[in-house]
Amino acid sequence: MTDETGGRGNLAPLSLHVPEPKFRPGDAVDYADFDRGEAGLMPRPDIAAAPATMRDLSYGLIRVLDDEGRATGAWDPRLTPDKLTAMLRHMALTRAYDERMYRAQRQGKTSFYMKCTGEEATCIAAAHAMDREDMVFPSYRQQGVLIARDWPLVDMMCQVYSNAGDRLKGRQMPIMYSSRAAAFFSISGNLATQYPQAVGYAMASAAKGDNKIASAWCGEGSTAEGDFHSALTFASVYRAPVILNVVNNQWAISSFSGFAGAEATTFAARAVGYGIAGLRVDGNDALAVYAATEWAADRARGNHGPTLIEHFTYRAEGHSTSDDPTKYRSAEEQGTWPLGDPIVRLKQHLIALGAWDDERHAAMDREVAEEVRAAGKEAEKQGILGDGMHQPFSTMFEDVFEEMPWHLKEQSQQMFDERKAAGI
Ligand SMILES: Cc1ncc(C[n+]2csc(CCOP(=O)(O)OP(=O)(O)O)c2C)c(N)n1
Ligand SMILES: [Mg+2]
Repeated sequence: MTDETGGRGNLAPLSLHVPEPKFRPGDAVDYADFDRGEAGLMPRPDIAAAPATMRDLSYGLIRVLDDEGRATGAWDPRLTPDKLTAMLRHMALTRAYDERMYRAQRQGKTSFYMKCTGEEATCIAAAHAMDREDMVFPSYRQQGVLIARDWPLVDMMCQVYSNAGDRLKGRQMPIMYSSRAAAFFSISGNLATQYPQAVGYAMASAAKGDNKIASAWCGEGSTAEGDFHSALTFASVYRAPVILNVVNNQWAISSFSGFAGAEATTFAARAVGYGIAGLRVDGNDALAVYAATEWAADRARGNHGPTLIEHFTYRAEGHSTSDDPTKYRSAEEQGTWPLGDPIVRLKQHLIALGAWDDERHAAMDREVAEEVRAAGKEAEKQGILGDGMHQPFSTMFEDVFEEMPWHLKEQSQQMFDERKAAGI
């Protein structure tokens, strides 16, 4: 009932809920109320299961590796030691590559870099579970897919340096790779644009009667974009053969996941509203990621529709080289995060199997560091930031139209005239 002033005097005034992260810089971190569930307990439905029968999988956490490094439960993908060591090596190589390129940025050799430290299992185990020809629509944190597809590090580094060897001719920001040969779609800085693109590709693949599926990648923050939701609608309606990955690393630059909805529900539960299959996996458990991706790929290839996979992980380092996480989150989070480190966990599993030991691990670390160092030297011969060994300015306006239209010719000429007038 409204009162004589037209208001509802007996009600408290409206208030807005503004999410606040649990821990800020300097806070002691305690994950006691974090329920990671037991490894090996989640059921593994048939790949043709109706989404409505498997909703629990969107709210729990699929985990295969237990605290002793043993693989347990229905989701154990039963991989050979050779396959496991190949994944471990790709993860170690990605970490070593990230380390070197991060330092290269600090040394002024490039303007920008982004690491995926702590999240290596998500993209690398997923790439191992897909066919090499399956099309990947990545965000900027899936360099591990290229590495898992054995794409040359020198080519990646030349892109980061925007140098004479950069196939993309310096037209993309550093780390925004693109490789048709590796079925790795051009990275876009505009968050979530790759979601409708991946769904569209998958729909086209199905319409043509092809057998290639697609995988889309975005962070949990990006699920707040409209593109994410329209892509899910199309994927659901047409049962597109696509795997929709959300890497929930809990941070979107300095915004915690609560701002994208994490306080209210899980990101995998977005699938429930669209009537598609949703799986929530321990993203630091390479076996769980592999098993979930394999399940989703088989489901897509069998015409049973799309799957949304939330990879629950933690962004162990800053958002990018332009970020300083000590300003907004507790430094204790990383070391105490209950799902641990993906490389350490896979190493522990291989040791528990009797297929690995500390000596072999140390030797592998030395080898990948040397591989990255050698690639770095090779790439730097073709130029680094500021040494002039970049693509000629004349190429800046090319490759958009088959015939350059008059307005681009005019702009291009203007650029040359202005550079000449400025004496450069
Ligand atoms: C449409 C759009 N809005 C904002 C940005 C700026 N931006 C770049 S990365 C980022 C955070 C994204 O976080 P998340 O999706 O969680 O991915 P993560 O960086 O954690 O991998 C933001 C806001 C952008 N690039 N595009
Ligand atoms: Mg994030």
